[in-house]
Amino acid sequence: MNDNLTNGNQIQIEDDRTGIDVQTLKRAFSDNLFYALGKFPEIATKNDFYMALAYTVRDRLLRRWLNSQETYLKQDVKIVCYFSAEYLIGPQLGKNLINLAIVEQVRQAVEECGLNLDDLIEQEEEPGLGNGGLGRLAACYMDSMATLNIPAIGYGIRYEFGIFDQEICEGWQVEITDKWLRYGNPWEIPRTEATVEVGLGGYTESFYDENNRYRVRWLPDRTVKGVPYDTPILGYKTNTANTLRLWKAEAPESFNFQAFNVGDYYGAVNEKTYSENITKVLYPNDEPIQGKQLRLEQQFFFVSCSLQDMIRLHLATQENLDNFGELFAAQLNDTHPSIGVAELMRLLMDVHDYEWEQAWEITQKTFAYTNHTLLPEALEKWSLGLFGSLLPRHLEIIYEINRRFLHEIRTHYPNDVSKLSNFSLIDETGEKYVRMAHLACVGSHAINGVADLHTQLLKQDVLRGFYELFPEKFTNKTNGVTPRRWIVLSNPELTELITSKIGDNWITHLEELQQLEPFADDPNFRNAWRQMKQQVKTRLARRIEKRCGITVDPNYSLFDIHVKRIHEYKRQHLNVLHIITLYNRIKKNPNIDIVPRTFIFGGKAAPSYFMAKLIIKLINSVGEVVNNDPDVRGRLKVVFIPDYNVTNSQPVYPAADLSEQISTAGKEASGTGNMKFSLNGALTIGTLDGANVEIRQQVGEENFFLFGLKAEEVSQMKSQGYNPWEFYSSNEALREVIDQISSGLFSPEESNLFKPLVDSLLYHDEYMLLADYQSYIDCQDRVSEAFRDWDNWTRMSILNTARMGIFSSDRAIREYCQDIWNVQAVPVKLEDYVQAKG
Ligand code: KOT
Repeated sequence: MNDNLTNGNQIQIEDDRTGIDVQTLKRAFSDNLFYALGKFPEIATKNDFYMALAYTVRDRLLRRWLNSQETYLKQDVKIVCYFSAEYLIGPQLGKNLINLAIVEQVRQAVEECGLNLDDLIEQEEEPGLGNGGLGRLAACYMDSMATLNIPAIGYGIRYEFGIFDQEICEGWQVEITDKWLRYGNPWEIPRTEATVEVGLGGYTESFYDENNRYRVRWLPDRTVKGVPYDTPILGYKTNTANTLRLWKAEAPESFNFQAFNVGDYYGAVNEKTYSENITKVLYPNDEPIQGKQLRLEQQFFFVSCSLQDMIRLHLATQENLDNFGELFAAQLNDTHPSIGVAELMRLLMDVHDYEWEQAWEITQKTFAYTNHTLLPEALEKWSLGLFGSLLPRHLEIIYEINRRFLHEIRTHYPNDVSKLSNFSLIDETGEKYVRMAHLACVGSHAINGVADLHTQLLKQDVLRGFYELFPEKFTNKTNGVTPRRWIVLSNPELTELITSKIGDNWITHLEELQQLEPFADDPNFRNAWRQMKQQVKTRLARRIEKRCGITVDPNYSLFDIHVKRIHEYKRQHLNVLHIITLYNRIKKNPNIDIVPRTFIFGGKAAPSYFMAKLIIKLINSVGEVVNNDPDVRGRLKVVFIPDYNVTNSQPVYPAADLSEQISTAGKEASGTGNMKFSLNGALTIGTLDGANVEIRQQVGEENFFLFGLKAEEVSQMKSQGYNPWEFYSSNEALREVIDQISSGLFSPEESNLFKPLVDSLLYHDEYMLLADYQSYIDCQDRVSEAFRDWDNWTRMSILNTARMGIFSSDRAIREYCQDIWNVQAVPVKLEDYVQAKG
């Protein structure tokens, strides 16, 4: 070892290489360009520069990362293991610069090299390892745990292809494969030494061990290797850097020899491809995928890898697994990882010799379950045939869990046999299925919903029986978002304005935004606020011009924004009905005094979701007509921003005047986009759904535009036999709009194009658009009137930001720590030196 790097038997790991002054940063940047990328500046591409900068930043967080892991290992601390099939962590460079507090030095360093920091930040391709809200929530929670010094590991899947890239061709969504790894990923480090093996298929056999105990073993017919790839998740201005550990499936080396020996080269390669398929691609659905074997393989694969990893970590310092549940809190992000309940039981009993009772106690103590949906079709279930052939041992364990559980049910409800089939982990009403939510409920010590209303509806409806049986397990944990990404990084203008008045402590104590309230009445501050909004709207307008070729007016036009996955329950098409209504008003009276609006949409549709794709086409078709009609005179503009993802969303939230949160009441579990908008000073037009209810409570009724049926009114109207046709026939404006869509006004080349959409509204209208139409239009009219009074609008905007503090993911994580995980913060000391090995 180089003497300069040693100090006695200790290695100095931070030296002048990782200093954060401009000169050292510059030197490190050019060193990385040369030594890591093999380029001179003269021939380097923008991506080379981005990579060199990313390595430079990574070098500066490695010491914190290693120190954090070392601290956890040495101190027997309780660690949160977040189990999620999805993570949408977004681009890492900008976030890490902020968290390391080195933005300005780095900006200067790259500028002195003739480069622009924002350009390099934009170069990063984000890991799109999730579909939407659920995956993004996992990322916000990882950020908050690191910031709050909570020891945590995020376990998940390293999909080779994440969520597809979306292009819009002639108004239609086209899906393009997401090759996010194509230019390399500077943030991850493979840890091949921690590789584990996972079995699949095969059969089980029972035997008596040397102590004459009855035992079962699983003889899988194939195995797959799980290789962990680690990404550091650094907290904001703290030394804690937690790990996001994502598993990649690889074929075991041993397996193809046999096939080789018999000359079956293609068979061997095939089998290799088959194993590696497991982590090949993210399922692009925002709702569950029923019956796809590969999906179940993905779930089991990452959960088994993760539990084995936790057991290995545990046994590195503990004699046995007795206190596993005292040192790990495993949170199930919906039911996707809920097979973990059976897998931990198997590992404890079949591999580590525990008896059922103790294994069960450990398992229940370890797991907690978060539910993220009320849509009945979204409850995961697996057919027994598929389940049993892939996981025969787990099916046996689930049967035994069920047998014991139903025994309890019988004691609890002695005279009610219907309870047995209602509670059973096996759905036997038709084809037989394993009900994953039931498995998650019995195997966990805590169950939570993600907003007040959602938790209430879970208790009353979806998980009613479980609530009656174990009320003490249920809690609400309203979602939150991280202010570091969703304000500091996305909205530097707002960050500066807030900080100029109340200092910067709000970045980690978001409730301090309250201190802005008095400024809502200060004309100078209101002016500054309005100017700031104008500035960020102009920023978005430029992007829209560049990306979509549509000119929009950031100065006088109300930016009315609707971005999220495209789904009928989220009702992007209700928004379209409003646009057409305004268009008709203009056509009837071209000189009408109307508040100019820019309608901005963004979001992906699941590739197989026909109606969602038709909604995208409808938005673009209406845009074609409205944007190009001379009568409109630019007063209405419709824009669809393609490829909505974390990167593209960042400039969107800050620029909104109005946030559309218009799902049918009782359908959206929480929403988190609603929080990002309001935090950035947008007013919300929304139903009493998900977290909208709590947002309205916080910001005040007078600063929120409410419309629509309430959840109970929705179910009431449904049970009384809802007839959308009545609304259609009795409302002239609505009828006109619907008839225009039917008649092909927006699809002259194919007049029947939108027939499926119109028919679904007229004859079924599952999501009650027609019932809510008039209330929505009236509310939008109130929005327009309010926008005419800029001064008061600005006041409301300031109050929205000032009162949104509780929607920080820091608050949510504190609640999880206290009420579910029983985990404490563990500060990490920055050690200059670590013990040398050997
Ligand atoms: C997907 C499949 C099965 C079960 C649930 C989902 C799911 C739910 N995916 N995303 N969600 C969203 O999760 C967010 C975070 O809690 C919520 O804010 C949002 O309302 C859910 O739709």
